[in-house]
Formats: sequence, C-alpha cells, structure tokens
Amino acid sequence: MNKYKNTLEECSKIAKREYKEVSKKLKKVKKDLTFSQDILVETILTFNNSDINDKAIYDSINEVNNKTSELLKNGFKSFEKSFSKKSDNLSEFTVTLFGRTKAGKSTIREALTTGDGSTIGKGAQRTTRDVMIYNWNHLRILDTPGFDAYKGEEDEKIAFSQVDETDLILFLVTSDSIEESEFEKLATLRRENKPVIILLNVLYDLKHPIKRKQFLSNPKKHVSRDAIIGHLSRLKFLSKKHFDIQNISVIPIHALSAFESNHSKGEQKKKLYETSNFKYFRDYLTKEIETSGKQKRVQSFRDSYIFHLENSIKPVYEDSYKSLKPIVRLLQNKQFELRNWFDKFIPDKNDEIERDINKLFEPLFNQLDFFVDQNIENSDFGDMWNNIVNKHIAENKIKLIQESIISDMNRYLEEFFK
Ligand SMILES: Nc1nc2c(ncn2[C@@H]2O[C@H](COP(=O)(O)OP(=O)(O)OP(=O)(O)O)[C@@H](O)[C@H]2O)c(=O)[nH]1
Ligand SMILES: [Mg+2]
Repeated sequence: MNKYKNTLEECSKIAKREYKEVSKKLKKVKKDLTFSQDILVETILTFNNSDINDKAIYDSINEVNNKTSELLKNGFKSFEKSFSKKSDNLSEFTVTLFGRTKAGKSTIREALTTGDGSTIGKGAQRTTRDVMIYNWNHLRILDTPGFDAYKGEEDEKIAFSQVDETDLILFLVTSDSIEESEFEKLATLRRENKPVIILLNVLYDLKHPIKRKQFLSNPKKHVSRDAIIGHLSRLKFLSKKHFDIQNISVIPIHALSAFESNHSKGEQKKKLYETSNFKYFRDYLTKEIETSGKQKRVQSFRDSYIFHLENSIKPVYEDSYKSLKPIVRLLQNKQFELRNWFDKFIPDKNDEIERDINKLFEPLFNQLDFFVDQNIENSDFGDMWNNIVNKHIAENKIKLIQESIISDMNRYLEEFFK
C-alpha cells in the first residue's frame, strides 16, 4: 500500500512539473506562431505599398491571413482551455469509466465506492447523463454517460470531453454483445493515446434463487480468464484494429456481485465479492499504477500537448500553406520571368546604346581633324572644342536615348504587372 501511495504522490509531483513544462512549451509555440503571423502581416503591408499592388493577390493573402488568425485563436483557446482544466486536478490520478449505455459503469462505480445504488440504471433507459466524479483508493474516478444510446449524441459529447483529463481509461464491455461500434467510438478517444484496460462485465442474473446459487457456487465457470477465452481473441482483435494496442489487458468482472457484496453480510458477502473478481481488478489496477503510473501521468500531458498541436494548430497551418502556395508560386514565376527579361534586356540595350553613342559622336570625330587644323594656334582651343561637343550633344538630344530605354522598360513592366 505504501508503494502505491508513494507512487501516487510522485505522480502528483510529476503532474505539476509536466504542467509547468507543457505550459512553457505552449507559450513558446504561441509566441513563435504569432511571430510568423506578424511576418505575414508585414509582407502584406509591404506588398500593398509596393508598385506591384495587385488587388487580387493582395486580397487572397489577406484572406488567408484573416482566416489563419481566426482559426489559430480558436485553436489556442481550446488548447488553453484543456490545460487550465488539467490544472484543477493536478494532484489526482484520474481513471475514467467509458462504455456503452447500460454496460454497468455506474454499477462498478457504486461497487467501488460502496454506493447505495441510486445511480445504477433501473429500466431500459440510459441513466448517467453527466460526468460524475468520485474518489476511490486515492484515485479520481469518473463515471461517464454511456455511448450508443438512442438520441444520446449529446451524452457522448459530454463523456468524450472528459478524455483530456484522463490518465487511464477503463473501457467496459459486456459479455452478451461486443459491438465493433463501441470500439470505433472509443477509438476517437484513443487519438490522445490514452492507456486502456478492458473490463468485460460478464452478465448473469442474480435474481433467480437457483440460478444465483449455481452461479455463486462456481464463479470461475463464468468470471475468469478461462471462461471468457471465447471473447478474448475478438477483444484483442478489435483493440488492435481500433486502438492500435497489440496485447490489451482484459479483466473479466461481475459488477452486480461486487455491488451486492457491499450490501450483504457474512458468507454471502464473501462469496459475492469473490465472484465479482473485483479483488483481481483492484490488485491489477494497483499494480498498473505502481509500475507505470508515473509514465502514464507524463504521457497524459505530453500526448495531450501533441494531440492538440496536431489537431488544433497544425491543420490551420496546413490550410494556410495550401492557400498561400499557389500565390507564392505565381509570384515566383513572375519574378523568374522578370529576371529573364532583365537578363536579356540589359545586354541588348547595351549594344543599342553603344550603337547610338557611336552614331552620335561620329560627326564630331569627322570634323575633329578639320577643327584641329583650323584652331591649333588659338589659345581658347580647349573651350571652343568643349562648346562644340556640348552643342552637339544638346542638339542631338542624347536624352532621347535615355528616354527611349526608359520607355521600353516601362512598357514591358506595365505589361508585366497587368
Ligand atoms: N441481467 C443482468 N443485469 C445486470 C448485470 N449487471 C448489471 N446489470 C444491470 O444492467 C444495468 C447497468 O446499469 P448501469 O450500471 O447504470 O449502467 P451504465 O453503464 O452506468 O449505464 P449509463 O449510465 O446509461 O451509461 C442495471 O440495470 C443493472 O441492474 C448482470 O450481470 N445481469
Ligand atoms: Mg451510468
């Protein structure tokens, strides 16, 4: 018992440490993502202020940005809500009962906590409609509304909302019918990688006195590993298929016996308790917590962190990436096209400029010899030649060459940005 209690105490410390650690990580992720969001906003502003200012592209990026911001805000909200919920119960190890309606979840809980039976279903109706919290054996036990009830979608949502807080799932199935749909339902909970133990409630009516006597005289015939061997391979198969758990633990129990044992005396009490197999169930749970409770507690935080990142944050970025990709590709293509044009335009224009300049100066060269012969004696020789050159340049409008290059370039760019 000491080892068990010590483990739970350590679990509680681990939970506090993990909570801090994960909260820190969460803050960091939020900061990083906000930063990346800011970059996008900055890009949009730069784009908007640039000459490109293409309205269609601007609107697309802006729309992606708004959508991403909104989704991200919601993603973080659910992320933070889940973590603040966890912070309320850091010191407790939480075990949750899940399963089909009328499988006997509340009966188990009543049996464990010596209840008066008031929460056990009486008729054919689903009974537990909200998550009920109890304490047993230093654990926090949650009894949830069952799934697969007629019009029970709301109840299922309530039950499933509890998974985040759970360190260990007790999945209750009954021997009369093991439905694949129950496994499919629970599979959605397993996405958070919660550890699962199956409790197989072996149904057997205790009302009929003779049948009851027979049952209690040889409980192993019904409630034992050998007795459920026929169900075992199916349960393992379904667990592999839907939970990806290779060798799931299955514990046969008789919940009603355990409950009745609490309200019986003497030999009957002993017999009923023995029949229920609750001693084995309790010992198994104790051992499980002693051996892997700490790891389960760490797992609860880390897996839930990963789960939320994977499910609330990652899809937002994947969507944003998908929407931005074609825009980025379009801009990259345009950039490539522009660069190609420049690569060709510059040498072409260089040749053209060289030709134009040569043409422009040709007449000057032609008259240079004559000018030298005529004016060599003149002391203003230098200034006179400068005047001729300047006049020639002004008359021949060297600016025209410049303007023609600029107008060629503008024409192309206008066409390009259209
Ligand atoms: N015939 C028979 N009935 C049983 C046995 N064990 C439990 N029951 C009955 O099955 C029903 C189980 O009820 P609950 O324990 O309330 O079931 P639950 O899983 O909590 O159901 P919800 O709260 O609706 O999700 C009760 O009416 C029990 O009396 C059994 O071994 N044989
Ligand atoms: Mg119930």
